[in-house]
Amino acid sequence: MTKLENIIDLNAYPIHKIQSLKYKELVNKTKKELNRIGCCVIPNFIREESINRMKQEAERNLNKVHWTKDKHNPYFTKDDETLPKDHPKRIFTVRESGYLNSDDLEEDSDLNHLHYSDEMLKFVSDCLDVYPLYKWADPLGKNPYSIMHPGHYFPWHFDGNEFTLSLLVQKAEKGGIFEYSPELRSKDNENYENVTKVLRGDRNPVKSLDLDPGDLQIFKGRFSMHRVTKIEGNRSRYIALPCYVKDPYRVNKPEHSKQVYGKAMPIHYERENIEVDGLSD
Ligand SMILES: O=C(O)CCC(=O)C(=O)O
Ligand SMILES: [Fe+2]
Repeated sequence: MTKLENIIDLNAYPIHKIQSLKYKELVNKTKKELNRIGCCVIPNFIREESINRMKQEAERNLNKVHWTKDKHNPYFTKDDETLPKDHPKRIFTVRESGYLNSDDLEEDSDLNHLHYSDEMLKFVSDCLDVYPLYKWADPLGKNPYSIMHPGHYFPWHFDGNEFTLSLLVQKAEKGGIFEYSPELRSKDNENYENVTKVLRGDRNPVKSLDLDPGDLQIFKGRFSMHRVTKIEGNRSRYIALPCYVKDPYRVNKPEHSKQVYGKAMPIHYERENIEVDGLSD
C-alpha cells in the first residue's frame, strides 16, 4: 500500500503533524485565500512520482472512461418549459468530456489512498473551517479522474457536492483552464440573475486558475459556478477530483449521476428524496 508520505510532500506540508507551527501556518494561509477568493492553490503538494502513478492509472484505464457529448444547464437538470426562456435552468451548453468513475479506480490507487486518508480529511476540514466534514460517499463521483481530450469543453456548472480538491495530473498544451465565479450562490440565494449574466459572457465575477501538475486546489464547487475552457493543442488533460461534503448521507441526484457519470445506482435512488440544502441540483 502506498504510504501518505509517498503521495504528499509531507516535509513541505506536514498535514500529519497538526500541532506543528508549520501546519498551523499552512492552514491559516489556505483559509485566508479561501475566504478572499473562494479557492486556494497549494503548489507542489503531490509528489512527482505519485502524479506519475496517477497518470499511468488513468492511461491504463482509458477504455473504462465514460465519455459524453451532450447539453446541460448549470444544475444538470432537465429542461423545464414552465420557466421563462432566459432562466439559467433553460440555458444549455454542450459538454464533451470523460470520467474515469470512482468505482473503476484500481484498489491500490494513489487517488484512493489520498481520499481514504483521515489526515487529508482533517486538513481539508481545517482549511475550510467546516466541522464535521466527510469524505463523499457517492460511489461514482467521490474521487474520479476527469479526462478531457483536445477539443473537449466542460461548461459552467455547480457541483452536487460542496467541496472538491483538484490535482492536475496532466496539463493541456493550451486551454483547459479552470475558471470560476466565487460563491455566486449561497444556501439562501440562488442568484439566478447573476448566474445568467455569467452564462451570457459577463467576465466581471470570473477568476481563472492556471494549475500545474502536483498543485492542490481546494474549491467550493456547490456555490462557485465553474467551467474548464476548451482543450487546445495535442495533449489531453487529466485531473483527479477527491470530494468532500457536509452531509455524509448525500449523493448525487439520479439525473445528475446519469448525465455526468453515465449511470445511476440504487444508492442514488434510495437517497434521492432526502432534504439536503434546498439548492437546485
Ligand atoms: O476539471 C476540472 O478542473 C473541474 C472539473 C469539474 O468541475 C467537475 O468535474 O465537476
Ligand atoms: Fe465541477
